[in-house]
Amino acid sequence: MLDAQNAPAVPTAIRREDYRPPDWLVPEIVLDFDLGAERSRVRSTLRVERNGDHDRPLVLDAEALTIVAVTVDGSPADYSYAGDLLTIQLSAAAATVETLVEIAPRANTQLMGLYESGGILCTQCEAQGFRRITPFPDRPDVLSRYRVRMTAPKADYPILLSNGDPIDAGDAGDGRHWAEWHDPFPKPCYLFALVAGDLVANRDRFVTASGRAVDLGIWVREPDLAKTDHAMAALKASMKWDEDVYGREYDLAVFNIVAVADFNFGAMENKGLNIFNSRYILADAETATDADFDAIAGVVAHEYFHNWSGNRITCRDWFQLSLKEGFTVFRDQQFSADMGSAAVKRIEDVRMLRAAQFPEDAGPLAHPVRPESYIEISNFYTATVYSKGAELIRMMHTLLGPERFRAGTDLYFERHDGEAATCEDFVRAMEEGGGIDLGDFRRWYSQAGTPRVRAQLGHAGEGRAVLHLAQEVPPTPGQPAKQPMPIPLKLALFGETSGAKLDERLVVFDGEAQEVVFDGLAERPVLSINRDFSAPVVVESDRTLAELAFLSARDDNPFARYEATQQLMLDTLLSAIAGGQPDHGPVLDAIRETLADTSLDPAFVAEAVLPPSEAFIGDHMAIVDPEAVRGAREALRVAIGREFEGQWRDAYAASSANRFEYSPAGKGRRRMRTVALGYLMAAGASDAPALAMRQFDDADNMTDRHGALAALVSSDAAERHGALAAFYDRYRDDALVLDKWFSVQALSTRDDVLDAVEALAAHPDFTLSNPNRMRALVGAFAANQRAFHDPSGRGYAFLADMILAVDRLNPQTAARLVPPLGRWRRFDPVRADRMKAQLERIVASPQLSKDVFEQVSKSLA
Ligand code: B3K
Ligand code: ZN
Repeated sequence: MLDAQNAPAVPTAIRREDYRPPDWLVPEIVLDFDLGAERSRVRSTLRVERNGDHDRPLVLDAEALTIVAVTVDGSPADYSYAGDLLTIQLSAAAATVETLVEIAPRANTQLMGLYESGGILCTQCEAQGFRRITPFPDRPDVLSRYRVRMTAPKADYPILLSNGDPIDAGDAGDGRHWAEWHDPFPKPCYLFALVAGDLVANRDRFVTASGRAVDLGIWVREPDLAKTDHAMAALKASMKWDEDVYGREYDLAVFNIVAVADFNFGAMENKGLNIFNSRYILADAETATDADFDAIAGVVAHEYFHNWSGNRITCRDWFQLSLKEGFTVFRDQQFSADMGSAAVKRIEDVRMLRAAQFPEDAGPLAHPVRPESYIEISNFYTATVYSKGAELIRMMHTLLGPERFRAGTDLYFERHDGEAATCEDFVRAMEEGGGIDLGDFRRWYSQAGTPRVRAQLGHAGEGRAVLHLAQEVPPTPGQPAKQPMPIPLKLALFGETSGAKLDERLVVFDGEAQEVVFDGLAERPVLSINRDFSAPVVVESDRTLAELAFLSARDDNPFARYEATQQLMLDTLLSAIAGGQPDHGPVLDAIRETLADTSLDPAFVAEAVLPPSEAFIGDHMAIVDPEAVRGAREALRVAIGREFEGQWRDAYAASSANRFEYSPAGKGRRRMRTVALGYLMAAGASDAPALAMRQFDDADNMTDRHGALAALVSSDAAERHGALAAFYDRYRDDALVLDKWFSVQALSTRDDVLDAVEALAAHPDFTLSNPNRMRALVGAFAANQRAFHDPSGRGYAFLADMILAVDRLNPQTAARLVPPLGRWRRFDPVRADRMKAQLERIVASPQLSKDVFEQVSKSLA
């Protein structure tokens, strides 16, 4: 027996330009698993074929495997195993290669490959986990037909699932049983999956447009079964929606989803067998907030949509990741918009983009949507690849319109079905199918950085106005100089006096500067720009507070209306921070109008009356001052709370008597209720804590209970301790709800958050091994700008300690905690030095994973 050797000491970068087709193809693979938690044996039979004219050996990726035997055409093979590669000498053009290896699922804390979660054996292969199960060319452009046989003790693992269709099953004697699954669709190994466990299913059926019946199953532990109905409804809605909107039918006779408690990210789209982080499946009114319900529907849809955008057409190499992720995020965003309030969905998506992607694009880890190089591909499942990638698809949709966009996707699906494709293939299908030239548009894939657009509207008189546009794409690591981007801007002009819409158009701004002329204007116009957030850019305009207040009340584009209010608040806060006497008047006027407009959806109003986040305000400062941001934002909240105390009371009362109902209207009422409660607390209303406590006690749903808890936890009210204790006692056995108990304390606005977080890290329910719990405490804390950036630097040391501790168990989860420290250039020299010192401490630690090494070393560069 040979053992795997350690990975090389200095990680090397993989470059997109070095792509070469695979030396060997593997059209067929047969896998035979003898499953056990301590030890599993994996026999793999590969039919391999030489690809092209060469004499190179067969090189298989193989990580942390104990190799037991290797044969070629039934005879012992000439092979070596070193540096995570199994090299096999082959003379013929085709051969049958068999490997037998052992792996240890229970010892697998990385949660990549085959691992154990709550007694369930499950897999995660994307991006490079399959090599931790069996030797294989672990790259997405090697597509194979899979046959899988699993044998396992029946008592512990009564359910055995894999990709495709179940073919046969039987008893193995000695308390074990077996099952065989066959997936007729060739797929890359990152889409392989198996699950063995004591599971029960919520079963349902979907009949496709062409009349084929599909058996659906959502598999969970027995006590969770009652929490799967929402996910099932979302799955069926997604299947129907993809037929209606994209003409895509499901293609197998079964579709299974399994929920597990320990999972590195949200979910995984394995062919016919999606595996989910349980937080994106399990929901009922008692334990899940409306945001949880929404996220579940969105992620279920996302993974389902991957069946076409990702599985039937996959990626040629990992640099093309946004081909499947950007497109699929766009598809799930469209789906959620169609299922609820499109305006609120767009607001949420843009808020997410600005919270995660804009800072990434402006920092040391900035990279293009199609990256040029990586050390560890797991670090590139980023907001840029996902969310900015989705914005690129959305811009093409805007440029083409729905019908021509659909013609483009039809061509893409038809032309590349069964292939491993590139982003370029997608753009070309859009050009040919949609009839458009996307020549310069390709820069959106290759240039990193968020374009800044300066917009000045000049009113020339005689019915004419000229919009002067200028753009700049800031330098990013490795890209000092940029070409101008083609930027689709939805514009409108409103008459300042009449409020009427004078003009509306889509302009593609594709040079460094451009003028747009508007004629025939009967009155002085006010500019509405980047409506619907038609391009992922920062707009800097010279609009006055009065003009923003006007748009906030009058714009007929709900996103633009929200945006005007946000900009108004942002400008007000920034000038207060800069030392001006805060003038809250225009903001209060805008909010007064919004609250008085009965035509507005309460869900929209609830979003529109909230000030931008502390982080977002900080992003607009040359050097972030966390205390000043907190102070100015709180002062504004107090002013809004006091000014409209009566209205908050009315809104609170109007929305409080409702029984739980998961509907857009029900969600809107609950959202408004908690926003109103927050403002009553901010106003210092003496009865507000009691109202919050009553809401906490009487709630028939988690949204209300959690909303009340969050309001109390940030306050000094006597009720806060009781609420926290009651919440803990009620939900201590429900891991997903307990995560909320950790997060709500880490996100508090109180001064003692750092102490609380350090104490919580020592709490018996805190664990480094569960990614959800880690993120609930440590991820939330790092997102609490004021607390994390405590001037003492203790927050930085705490995060660095956590990164180092988690890295030993789970490098992917550890690496995802690095970016908050990497933002040191945005802070004053004292904080920056302290942040840097922690990064230096991390990078100097022995045995660092490639994952953390890449993020930290790039953050210091
Ligand atoms: N494709 C997976 C993400 C895999 C992440 C690997 N580090 C889920 C998704 O995007 O749908
Ligand atoms: Zn995805």
